[in-house]
Amino acid sequence: MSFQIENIALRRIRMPLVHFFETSFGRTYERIMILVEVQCGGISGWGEVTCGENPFYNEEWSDSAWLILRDFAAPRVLGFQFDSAAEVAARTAHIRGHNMASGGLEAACWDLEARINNAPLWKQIGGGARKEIPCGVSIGIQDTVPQLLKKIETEVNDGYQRIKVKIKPGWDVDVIREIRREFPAIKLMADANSAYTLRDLEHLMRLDEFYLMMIEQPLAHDEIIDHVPLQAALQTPICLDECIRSAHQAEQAIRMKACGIINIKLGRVGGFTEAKKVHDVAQAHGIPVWCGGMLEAGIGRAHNIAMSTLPNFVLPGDVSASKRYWKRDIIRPAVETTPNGTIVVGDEPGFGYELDREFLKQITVEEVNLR
Ligand code: OSB
Ligand code: MG
Repeated sequence: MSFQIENIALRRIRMPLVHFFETSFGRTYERIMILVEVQCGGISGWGEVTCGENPFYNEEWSDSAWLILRDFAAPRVLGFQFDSAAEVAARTAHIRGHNMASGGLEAACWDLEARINNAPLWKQIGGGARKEIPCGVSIGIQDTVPQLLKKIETEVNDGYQRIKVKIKPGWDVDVIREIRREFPAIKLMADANSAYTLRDLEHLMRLDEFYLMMIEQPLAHDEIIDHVPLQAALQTPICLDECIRSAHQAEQAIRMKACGIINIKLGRVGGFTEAKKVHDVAQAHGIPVWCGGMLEAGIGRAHNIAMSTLPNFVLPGDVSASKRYWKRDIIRPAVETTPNGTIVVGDEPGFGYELDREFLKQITVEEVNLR
């Protein structure tokens, strides 16, 4: 059904994490997030911008996303007649980069379209291959190895199907060895967030001994090519995250044999339309994908759940229970997992949860209405 966006509201919210999250690029205690609400005929669609508070994961951060949305992306979408949400990404494609900013708006339009059709978002995007999605967790760098082992034990006991740990130079081979000593049988993987270069090739080869499911983004955030010789030297599959921003890049990386697995993040590729294309190109080449996380609040989390019902999302993603991140989430009910480490996909329209508007009001630090 066609729709015209009459109003776009941007909200900046602040939410402290229940536990800090540390990667090779730094530690996060509190998230600052931008929510996008698009309106048509009294119906609202919601999106969440998944960038960080600083330009350390990629070049985007909350302030850049706010300006891109307000000054460039929203004006291209406001008042335009769309035949479907699949057309939204093309309207902002002339904006170079800033995929997470544009992607938050694009995802909101998919949610709106789903709600107009009274359909669940997973159905609107063409998903529905599974009714429960397999869940893993991403565990940050801790102050000590015993603290990390304790965290892993808690998550394994909660039923999560695979454990991802963050690594960086000085916190890698020896740490993984200790994890493997305690947990020889778990599905384990490591995410370097671009912390190494090809000079570390022999060092990274030492990780092969620990039969990891994959090593995620070992080399630079904008590097595909150097992953080719690294993958050739490793037995462990490389999974690309940061450097895959489009289906074209996914196709190139697969063709070059730079990776064996791809992490798809809705924001990083600019929304559902491109995410589906990345999914399709990987599937066509027999490359499995899984859904990455960006410490999302409830809206982004719900969108990730919908995306994870596309058929080639066969590996457990970084989509886990709200309570691992937040004392109180912005949606109701909070996202919960089953004892088997899955999230049950609902049949409610749109992203499938209620917004906790009362809480949203409390944590909103800035708001602008564009029409
Ligand atoms: O590389 O996957 C990543 C968090 C922030 C930035 C980058 C990454 C991550 C995670 C956490 O690994 C995933 C999550 O639990 O949301
Ligand atoms: Mg990653």
